[in-house]
Amino acid sequence: MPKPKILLTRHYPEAVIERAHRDYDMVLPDRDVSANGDDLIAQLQGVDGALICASNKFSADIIAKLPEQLKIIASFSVGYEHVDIDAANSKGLIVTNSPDVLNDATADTALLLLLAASRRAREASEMVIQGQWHGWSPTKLLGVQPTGKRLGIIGMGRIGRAMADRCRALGMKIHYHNRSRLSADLEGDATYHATSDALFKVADFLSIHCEMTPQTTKLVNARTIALMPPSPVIVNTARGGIVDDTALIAALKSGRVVAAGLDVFDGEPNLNPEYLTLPTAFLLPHIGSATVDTRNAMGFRALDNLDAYFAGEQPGDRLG
Ligand code: 8YV
Repeated sequence: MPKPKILLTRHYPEAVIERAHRDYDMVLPDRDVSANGDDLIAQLQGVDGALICASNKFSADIIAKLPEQLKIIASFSVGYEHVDIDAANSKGLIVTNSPDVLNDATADTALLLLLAASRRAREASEMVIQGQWHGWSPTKLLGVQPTGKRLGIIGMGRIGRAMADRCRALGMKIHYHNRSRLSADLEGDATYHATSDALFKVADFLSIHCEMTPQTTKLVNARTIALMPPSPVIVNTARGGIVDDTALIAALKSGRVVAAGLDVFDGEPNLNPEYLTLPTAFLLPHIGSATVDTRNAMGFRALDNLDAYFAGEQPGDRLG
């Protein structure tokens, strides 16, 4: 029997490509760029499945134009706001994501951002690199101590909980808001807030781990920042659109928000250029899951979903 034909929309890690090549009739684009619109539709002609990523946008409009031969798209991502799941389901197109395997790497990145922002790592590093370090000073570059402070986590799923574990080790007090309260064993010593407003009011530090939905778009805005205790630190490893950039930039400029650590940006990679001028904004280029082990595991998880579908089984991470 011929092997199913699948497209890898990007040049995923070598081990992932090797496995896909072993098990499928695999198509790999010449160049490692994210196709979208008509280019994406063109790439997907003549294949039975595809391993896609979060920068391939599958709107209802695009999904309507996809060939009938394409039966499954497996995303190399936990987030799936780039796919209109309802439109895919009505067309009979199966969509899967790659959860779980990136919990630790993403929480590690959130911790990195929390510490880098609160300890002014950007300013400190620039000082050394620019030759402006002229000796130790008792008052230079003083940061914010996390010990004993309240960390507000928005979205207490698997990544949010992994971040909570890390920040307990820093001596922080964990508060969270989630669509539903966690069971006692998952909640541990964390304090639940039934509304996001209630969480903002106690968040000396805020770390965003929720999905990007119409309800969470621009959830961090001028009104919700104003609810926060004085001089909070804000961390985002989820999706850029959850933060209203204009409001955060204004708050960083005025000092209402003392520092921010950001790995994701609205419209990335074209982030709001004002962030570049703000020394209290510690910025990373969406590397939350970027470790060799994690990226391999994400690819293998996506391939597991494709394997299950082509073996006539239900893919474990089917969405919708
Ligand atoms: C990925 C992510 O690197 O999994 C996600 O949702 O945001 C990142 O870990 C990226 O989206 C790759 O598709």
